Amino acid sequence: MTDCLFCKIVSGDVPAKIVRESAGTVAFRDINPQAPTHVLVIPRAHHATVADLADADPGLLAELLREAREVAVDDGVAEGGYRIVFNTGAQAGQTVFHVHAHVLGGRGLNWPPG
Ligand code: IU
Repeated sequence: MTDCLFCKIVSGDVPAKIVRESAGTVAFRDINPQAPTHVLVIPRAHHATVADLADADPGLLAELLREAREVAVDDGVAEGGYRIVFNTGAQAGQTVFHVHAHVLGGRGLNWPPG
């Protein structure tokens, strides 16, 4: 999608601090980190929400989740614990409608989230 910010990160038209890439995904540091580790993992292909991705390409969703785990391992937060969040829809706080997994770790995380 030409007007999608995250598609532009995938294409290299918008810069990002990329930490991992796989055949189907790109992972980059969130511009406004909410924890010492805050990385977004996105599919290269445009899907608006995780629900859409689950329907369209469950194999790609599985790849994205494996990459999220590897981000946590690479950042040294896997053993301590980390959170994978998919905000889905505006009321849940989704602001960018290109599906992204937030990988958060490196500090204690409260439950329930706000
Ligand atoms: P959300 O779940 O859609 O609210 O998450 C969008 C995230 O994208 C949010 O954490 C932003 O800080 C982040 N982000 C970014 O990393 N780079 C950008 O250029 C923009 C948003 I716009």
